[in-house]
Amino acid sequence: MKIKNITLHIISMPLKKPFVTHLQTVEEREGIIVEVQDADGLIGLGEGVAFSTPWYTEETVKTSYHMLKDVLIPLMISSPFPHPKEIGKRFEAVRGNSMAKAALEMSIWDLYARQQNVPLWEIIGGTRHEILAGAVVGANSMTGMIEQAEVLVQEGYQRLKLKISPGADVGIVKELRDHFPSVSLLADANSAYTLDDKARLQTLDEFGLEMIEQPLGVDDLVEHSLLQKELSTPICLDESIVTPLDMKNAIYLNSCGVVNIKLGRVGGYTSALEIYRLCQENSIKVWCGGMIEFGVSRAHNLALATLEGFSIPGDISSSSKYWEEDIITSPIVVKNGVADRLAGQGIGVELNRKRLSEVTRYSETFNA
Ligand code: OSB
Ligand code: MG
Repeated sequence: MKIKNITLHIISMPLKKPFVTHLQTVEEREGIIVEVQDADGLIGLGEGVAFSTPWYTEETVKTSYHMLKDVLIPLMISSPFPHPKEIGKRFEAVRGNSMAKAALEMSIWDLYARQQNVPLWEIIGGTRHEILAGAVVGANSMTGMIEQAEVLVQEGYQRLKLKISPGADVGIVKELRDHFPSVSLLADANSAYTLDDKARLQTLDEFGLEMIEQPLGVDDLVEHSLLQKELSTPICLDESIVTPLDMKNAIYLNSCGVVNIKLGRVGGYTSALEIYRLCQENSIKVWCGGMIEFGVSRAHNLALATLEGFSIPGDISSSSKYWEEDIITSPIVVKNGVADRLAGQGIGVELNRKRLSEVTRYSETFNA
């Protein structure tokens, strides 16, 4: 693949409503948009999903930018590559920094698909026409949560995800379950618990949760395995699964029944497709996780979630859930609990240049 130049844009946009977790309240979302251009003028798009501060993983917008500019872009253009997979492999020589790697790697996959004149979902072997969508209820006040949930259920989302932490858990789950007896519910703890909280987590078993996401430490596959033995609710790992090796270890240890796959967290498609394969071979269910991202990353999520195994609704919501105006020309739309796969070439979305320039804080172009 011949690359002419790469442009990075640091953008920043306020959320319609603050996104509350026990770790962080996100009110303003920073991100990095990547454009990679070939000699024919075709452009592939990627998005860096690290936050302004390292609350979800160790990366930030600034560390991602540094890695992209000083390490990953130079490494990518240092020698030719025939296929995007080579870039995923090449980046394995750099430790960590998955979100920075993914931002660039996904732009190369998008460009590759556009060069072939086909949608990216086709390149990766996707088959689903409709992508199953669920949404997150922020950890606001109890009445705020019920009101948010009412709206999301009315909009047709197929499952609701609640953010929980010690003390803000059993009461919330019970209240939501009482209000919505038949709605599919999942609880995401973002590592808020330890094994000492086992009894508390076991009390959640009675509410018929679809799964409990990342209850324990990020590095803790062993204790997740011990916990899973004593919970009837399946554990879904999020933060703990960064590499295919993490996935193998989780499988050896029976640490989970489910994994949410996020392109950013795992370093891009090469890693995501390998993790997906491991899950398929070992009967681990998968769904597509979200990062409160902009339309470029959401469009990549839609491509990934066309894979047959993505049979559980993901964190797939309309652009309008978080943004007054997204940075793509046709915003992502979820209707009746599904988003249609995007028909255009590559990820099937284009940048809304006017909106992009309104939210851009800094841009830089690197020639290959
Ligand atoms: O833990 O799944 C998470 C958003 C940002 C960082 C981490 C997480 C989330 C979500 C998904 O819960 C929110 C979304 O994109 O709709
Ligand atoms: Mg999570």
